Amino acid sequence: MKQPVTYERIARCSHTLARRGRVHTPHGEIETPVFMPVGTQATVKTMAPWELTELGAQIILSNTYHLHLRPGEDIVRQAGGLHGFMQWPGAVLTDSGGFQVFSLASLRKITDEGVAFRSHIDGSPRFFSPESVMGIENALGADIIMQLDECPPYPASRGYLRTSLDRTLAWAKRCKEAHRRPEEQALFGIVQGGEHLDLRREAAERLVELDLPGYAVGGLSVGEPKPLMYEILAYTTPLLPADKPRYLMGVGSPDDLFEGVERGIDMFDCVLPTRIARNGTVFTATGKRVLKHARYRDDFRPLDEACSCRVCKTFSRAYIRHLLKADEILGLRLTSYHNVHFLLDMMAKIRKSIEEDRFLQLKREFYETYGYTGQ
Ligand code: PRF
Ligand code: ZN
Repeated sequence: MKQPVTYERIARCSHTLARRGRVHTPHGEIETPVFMPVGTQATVKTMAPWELTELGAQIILSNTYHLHLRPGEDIVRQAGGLHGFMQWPGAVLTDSGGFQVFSLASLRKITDEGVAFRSHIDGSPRFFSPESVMGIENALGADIIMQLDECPPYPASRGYLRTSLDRTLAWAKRCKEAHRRPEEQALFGIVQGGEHLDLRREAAERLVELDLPGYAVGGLSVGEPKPLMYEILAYTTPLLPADKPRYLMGVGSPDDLFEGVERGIDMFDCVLPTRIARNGTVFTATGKRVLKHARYRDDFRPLDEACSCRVCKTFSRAYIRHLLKADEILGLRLTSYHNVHFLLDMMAKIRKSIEEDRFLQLKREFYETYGYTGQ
């Protein structure tokens, strides 16, 4: 069968598991490792698609949960899928909704059949099963679609993680069987298992048996200490096929991007750059900057003196701080644009460093100026 998404390795780091690759999709090539900006409701908040193009975004993530509730997948399908609806020409990935049900919906009840919940918009009762989620994701038409899974909270008992994992693995199989567009949309499996390495191994092995076109590591960055996340990741990624993309879900702080790449991850997504931008925090080469602080009132330097983005070439901290304080919409647009640029540019530098086999040197230099924020 023709695979909609394939992975090609271009270079590897000689000291770590970092790899430089290319993912071929029906909507263009993705140079990896890649950061995917999050467009939950078919928009990366505040940004027009041409701005994402200008920043070099290659793939964005959107959410089944939100789009099913509003406007509904039929509307999106009639517009030609997410690409046509939002006029984004690049690749799209949709998350399956399980994770969002657990963070947003109320009155959730999970069984082997699926998950019952109430909409966070109007309180209406809803039900997601592996089959219904595949129907929605097929209608939304993303290039990469995620299986329905359960992301257990941290901490959770081993007994619960065991039961939950069996359910997630059974759902992967049911998603594969219910998937109606396997030649156009790549279904990715999700490795769960909490902090238990034996459960992670079992999850990876049983998912690999399904021979899916890509695999994600889920259930991380849910409150566990960072060293534990890095340990689980170092153990889990090598269990996944080297000839397929590996995606670390919901992770995207600058330090986590370096640590994830070092452990063999190719794809990341996170709301962090756009979310912190909207409350006035920007990434800079020397760490995060909180623009609402009074000291920026008459600071006419750019957001980040080391940044080459249009915002930094044009506007001052004082001006953007004023826009944010005055609740002017342009302020949110400028900080979002800069923050997305910062992470995409960082990933471009990471890719180049792997090609030139100096990834660890770049990581060291980055931590020296940015400061190490993990522990
Ligand atoms: N599963 C899914 N989406 C996710 C996660 C997961 O475990 C996470 C965890 N970091 C973020 N988004 N389906
Ligand atoms: Zn900038």
